[in-house]
Amino acid sequence: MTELAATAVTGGIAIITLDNPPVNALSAPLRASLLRALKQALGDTAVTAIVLICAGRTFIAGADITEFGKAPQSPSFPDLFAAIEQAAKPVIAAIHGTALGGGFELALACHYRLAAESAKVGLPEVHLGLLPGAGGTQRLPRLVGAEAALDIITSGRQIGAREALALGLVDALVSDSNLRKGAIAYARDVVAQGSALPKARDRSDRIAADREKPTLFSDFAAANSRRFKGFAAPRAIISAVQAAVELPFEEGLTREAALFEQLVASHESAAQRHVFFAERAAGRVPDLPADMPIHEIHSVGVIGAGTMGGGITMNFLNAGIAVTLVETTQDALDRGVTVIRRNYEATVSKGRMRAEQVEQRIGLISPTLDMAALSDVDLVIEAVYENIDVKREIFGKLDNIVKPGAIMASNTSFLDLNRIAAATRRPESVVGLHFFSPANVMRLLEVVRGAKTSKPVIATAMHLAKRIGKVAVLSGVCDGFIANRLLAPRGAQAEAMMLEGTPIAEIDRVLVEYGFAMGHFQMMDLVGLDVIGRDATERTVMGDLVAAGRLGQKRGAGYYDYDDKRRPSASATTADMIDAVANARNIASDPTVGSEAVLARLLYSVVNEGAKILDEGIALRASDIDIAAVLGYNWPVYRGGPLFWANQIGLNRIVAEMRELEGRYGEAFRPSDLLVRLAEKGLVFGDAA
Ligand code: 3H9
Repeated sequence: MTELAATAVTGGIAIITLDNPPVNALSAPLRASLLRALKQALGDTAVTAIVLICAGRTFIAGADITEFGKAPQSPSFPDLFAAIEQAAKPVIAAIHGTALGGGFELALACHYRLAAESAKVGLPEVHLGLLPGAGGTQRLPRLVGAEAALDIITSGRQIGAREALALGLVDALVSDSNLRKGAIAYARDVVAQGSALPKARDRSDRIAADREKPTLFSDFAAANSRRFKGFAAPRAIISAVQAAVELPFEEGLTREAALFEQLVASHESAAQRHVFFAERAAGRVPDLPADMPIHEIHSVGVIGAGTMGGGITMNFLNAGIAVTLVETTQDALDRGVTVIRRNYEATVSKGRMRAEQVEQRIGLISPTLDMAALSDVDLVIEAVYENIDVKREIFGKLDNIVKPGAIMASNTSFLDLNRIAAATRRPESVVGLHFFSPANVMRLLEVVRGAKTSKPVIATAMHLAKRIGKVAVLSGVCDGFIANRLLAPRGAQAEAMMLEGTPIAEIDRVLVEYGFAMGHFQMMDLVGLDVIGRDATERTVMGDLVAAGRLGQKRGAGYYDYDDKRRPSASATTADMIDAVANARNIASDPTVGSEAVLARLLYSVVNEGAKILDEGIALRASDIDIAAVLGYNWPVYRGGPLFWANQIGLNRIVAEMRELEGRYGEAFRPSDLLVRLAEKGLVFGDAA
């Protein structure tokens, strides 16, 4: 049997190399192998110290997430880590890449931690709806104090080696190329000094100081209540760290383990783990071979310097890619560049960017009024307003300008990409790159595959997304693609309920209670009603609002009235408009009453649309639809996206309730074929129906 943890002894130092690709997750077989190697080294009289180091691209990236929810396998984490901490010989963790979760907890159980300069450490369990369940909540506060521990564990952030050294998370740094040698030399020094072996569990100075701050934990919870809303893990983390301060080590570990068990069994954690794997699955396109050649993208052109074009541009500037920014008037061009500069300056003022980086990034823009300046770029993204004729005209022109092989992308959010592509002589080079507003912030990028888009162009787009920090989801061509089409029925139901007399504040409240950052009408007001407005065939409240100059937050009035701090309140004017439109359209008063009923109308319609999108092959897989909702529409991550949520409710129940809704509200609630098929067979989204 090949060991996942292999030992080599040089000059009395046992170097145990862990090798469990791709990220050295601490699976049961790896734990067993490591424990064997450790025992052997401890029993070997020739060995004076032990170095734990990892092969491949990273130190241990955590527990093996796929093991959660299955029967526990030995050795357990606590047993393994106790064996390390209680070892009579010094154990040194030599960290490169990322030591995360259970991986960093293992390092905390070692006597010494050495990090390569580019290494990062962190406890990201919170992003999986968990807490560090292998002693992290007990050892970390003992090393750095409760406040720093709370920050590190509730944020889940990755901490660079230098900061880790300054905080006392690691003991020394070595250059990246020298980690192994440096660790051996460090081990020799430790042996030569012969001091008592430091154990995190025995440190008491930090937590003794924390015991003097009785309101530390309640203050922290209160200060972060907004950030933690809806999530169970941060509350559990606070309890566990409090246990570290108040209880003996072993009792604290028991408390941590109990909290971990609760979280790992929760819907929230299951949802967040689903999202973790869904994000990674989204990048895989079955008919693209892994070695598909991709286009090199060194320079980009963006047509349109408005809100979308500007946001899109920033993604590339951030990645160090030059952008030729095209507009039709000098005014619009200047305004666009000024907005980009202001956004960067705001980032600087929040301390998240250095001042000199502003000029560096702005310096990568070549503003121009001349489309001919795009002749040499590798990729052009058109981001002008949504009008098929305008877009076709632009693509026709581009066809005569851009070099052979350049990719021509449209940021259209619902128009027919195939018609846009047909305006060129090279539809194989045309793809949709649909960004979400604000385009420099939202992580979703829909890559829209036209009927003729070539495979290398798709592969390039998927790859490019990663380079600019986006998660790409592949979509086929349809009105609204995945995310907008998916969420459109939610808007339609919200508006239907509004016209039937359900207060808009109630509809929004239900969505916020479910976990959305804001409700449907609040979101419309934020985006701007004039931006959203589409050609309506009948009289709408939105149309009336726009006609009355109530364009949303930016005008202090939209669906809601806003005060000077942009706080919403119900508007009598809007209420009158709703009545007037309902009367004009002969819609009788029939308000939907109760959170559950409102939620069912809003979200079952989304689930149904998701099923159609999947059945039509517009999305590759159910989890892509969840990712589109979570990353494009801030669907609460702890619900896992609409289809994961539906699975948890039960598809049978949803179909039955939808049939009732169909009887009352009509076709909008007719369960889709796929939904019925899955429910009848007792399957869930994600299963092949
Ligand atoms: C934990 O530790 C709990 C403990 O406190 C308590 C225990 C009792 N397990 O992201 P990538 C897979 S919770 C299983 O594309 P990158 C991943 O799915 C854990 N699989 O690479 C992917 O598979 P595929 C706390 C894992 O270079 C492949 O590895 N730790 C795990 O962009 C490559 O991943 C974390 O939350 C895992 N732990 O980023 C860290 N991790 O190729 C989670 C990854 O089939 N991991 N995979 O799609 C990460 O953040 C990133 O993977 C990392 C590398 C930064 C390490």
